[in-house]
Amino acid sequence: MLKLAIQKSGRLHEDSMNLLRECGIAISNGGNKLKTEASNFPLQVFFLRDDDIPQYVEDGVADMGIVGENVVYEKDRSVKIVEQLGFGSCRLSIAVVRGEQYNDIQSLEGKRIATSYPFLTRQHLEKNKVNADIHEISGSVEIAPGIGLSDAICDLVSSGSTLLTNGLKEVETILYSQAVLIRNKALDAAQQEILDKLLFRIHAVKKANNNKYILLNAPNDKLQEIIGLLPGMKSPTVLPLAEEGWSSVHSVLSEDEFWDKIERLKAAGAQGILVVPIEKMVM
Ligand code: PRT
Ligand code: ZN
Repeated sequence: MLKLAIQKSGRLHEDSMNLLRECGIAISNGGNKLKTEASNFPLQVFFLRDDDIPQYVEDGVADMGIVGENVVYEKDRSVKIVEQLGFGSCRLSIAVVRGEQYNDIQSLEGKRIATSYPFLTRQHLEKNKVNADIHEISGSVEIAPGIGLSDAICDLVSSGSTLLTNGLKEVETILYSQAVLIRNKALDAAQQEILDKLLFRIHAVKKANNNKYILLNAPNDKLQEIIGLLPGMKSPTVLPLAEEGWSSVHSVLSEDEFWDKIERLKAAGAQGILVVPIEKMVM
């Protein structure tokens, strides 16, 4: 049995639950439970505050956890990052009052900075030999300059709209972050085996989410050119259509080259292009 800690509620909860679901692991999240057990996988899931997860994993109360890299690095616990999970993306940034003169990080010398990330903020300032006064507050950091508590803040940013509505501008990025799977440093062989099984499934889900299945019709005289544009797992599947002189081509395209490839396929004579999501992909 492996014990996995995930966020009880908040920004990472839904995506963490979804990931387990996509891995075919059936867990219930009924009521106000602290823990639950999967019915079809040797996994126990603990629902905790994200800030506590690194400590629980270090202590071995949980064997693994899903938490933002920002929390892992801020808490500075002795745990191992196993896998980046591709959700919960954000950055930890310093922001100052808009309209305020800011040249470089030296502009923060002697200033007051409010943050919920005192460890990472201090580390960054020390690295740049800047002396500033760090005020640790636990929430609503963005209002600190407005109420006269600080001159600047260091907080998580994703769209940037919170900074904008509070009259702040982002000036330094300390860290780019996403949700990661962390593990205790000393798992035994049986636990390692379950972790390997889980990772195998996570890789298949991540791969599938990054790829699309594409079906299109191609006139036979354009077939070579169209096939040349498609990677496929081995090579594209080509099937004759009922209509003489036409073929159906099936392949897999990765998300990042998707739009570029679609345009080129159309230009090359492809018609009736269908794109469908892939649920799992095992190479
Ligand atoms: O209750 P618990 O302690 O478990 O939750 P929490 O309130 O501490 O954390 P939560 O749920 O807010 O965030 C959990 C994790 O989500 C964080 O540790 C990050 O790894 C990740 N994440 C991703 C974010 C954001 N994006 C984010 N935008 N966490 C917080 N924010 C906040 C930010 O603090 C600021 O207030 O959103 C605001 C900025 O958003 P934009 O879009 O306006 O820039
Ligand atoms: Zn938290």
